[in-house]
Amino acid sequence: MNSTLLFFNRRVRKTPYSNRVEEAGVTAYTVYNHMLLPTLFDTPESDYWHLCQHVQVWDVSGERQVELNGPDAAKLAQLMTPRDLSKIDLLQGKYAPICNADGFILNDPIIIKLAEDRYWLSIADSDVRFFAQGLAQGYGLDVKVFEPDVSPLAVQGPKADDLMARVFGEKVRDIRFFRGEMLEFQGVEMYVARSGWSKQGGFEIYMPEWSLGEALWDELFANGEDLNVRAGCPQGNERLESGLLSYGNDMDEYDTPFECGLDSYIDFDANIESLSLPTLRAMIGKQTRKLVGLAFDRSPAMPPSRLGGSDIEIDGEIIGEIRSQAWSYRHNKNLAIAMLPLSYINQNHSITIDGQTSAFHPIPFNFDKKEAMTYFQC
Ligand code: THG
Repeated sequence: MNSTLLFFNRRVRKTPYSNRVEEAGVTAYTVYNHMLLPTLFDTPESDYWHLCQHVQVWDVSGERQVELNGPDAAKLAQLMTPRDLSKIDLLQGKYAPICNADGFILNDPIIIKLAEDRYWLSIADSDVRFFAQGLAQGYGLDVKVFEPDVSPLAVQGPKADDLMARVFGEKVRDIRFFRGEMLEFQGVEMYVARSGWSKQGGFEIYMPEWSLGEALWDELFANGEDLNVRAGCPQGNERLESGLLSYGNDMDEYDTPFECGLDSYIDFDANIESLSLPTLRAMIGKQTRKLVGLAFDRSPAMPPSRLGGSDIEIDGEIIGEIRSQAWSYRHNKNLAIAMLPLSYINQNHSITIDGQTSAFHPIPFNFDKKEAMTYFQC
């Protein structure tokens, strides 16, 4: 199965950077929003340490934009999320769960305000566009919903500021977290934000013309030789250490924000028209499960679960599921994100799987802090 080739067609799209990604020696892909997303270049360990020490250019075109464009754009954006968007500034991004009327999570995009009547939802892997179109139709809103020709390129790692300053100018250094500027490359304006799916720092360039992709890629590499720039990609080991959740892996449309720790992004008291907010308010205190972090000395042997994770079986009963796991090169532990019943978490101070025991950790893990390894009570 691992060596089976992926067949390309219109449902599995290449990106503006695909030629460069191939030339850079990509060794594995996944498919994200119907588009290729690189997952490995060298070994996971070398990809990881390089990201933490230098600067990488990532083809994250699969983080597609859903554009809401028209007089009712702000109204539609707010309907889709229980996070208050009323005070979002121009060119600011907000990480915001998208929830349906039953309070389940449909996606966890970054919502960006480009103009009073123009928003982008920079989406994770699910077809948010159709949900948005349905709401627009049902509510009779004056707004167009479509996928623009925008393919984000992320520049991540501790040397990202230096590389970006050389290509886009010194002003990039002043951009704050989840804020952005319209900056020019070869005469074309593009939204550049300080964001990205790692905790190593960096930017995302929302590149708006397919035909400019290779030129932008080449310019970053031409300017980054002495910074040891390399092609990279969202990195499973780093993101688990950093506690960034992956929609479709750690959570999906059968989970609520409470269960996934995303309730911190809900503005329960806001006076806003959000489809899910009334339901979510009524759900407070009723959750029965929660995502927790686990840390083992090695990867536990476990049966696969139906949806591709690993079933957690205790005394012959499946009580939960490990949804993601990866080795932490920094902490020398196998880290996992698991969905477990609150009753189990609160009655036991740890869990033993395949002979290995882990405490329940918050997500993100807090190994570096003093309270590391303390028990986690919900
Ligand atoms: N960048 C862009 N689009 C994206 C992602 C991205 N779409 C898909 C996916 N990633 C969306 N999911 C996330 C998850 C976490 C974060 C961003 C996007 C993130 N979280 C910070 C954290 O958890 O510390 C900050 C959240 C906050 O407090 O506002 O960065 O990466 N363009």
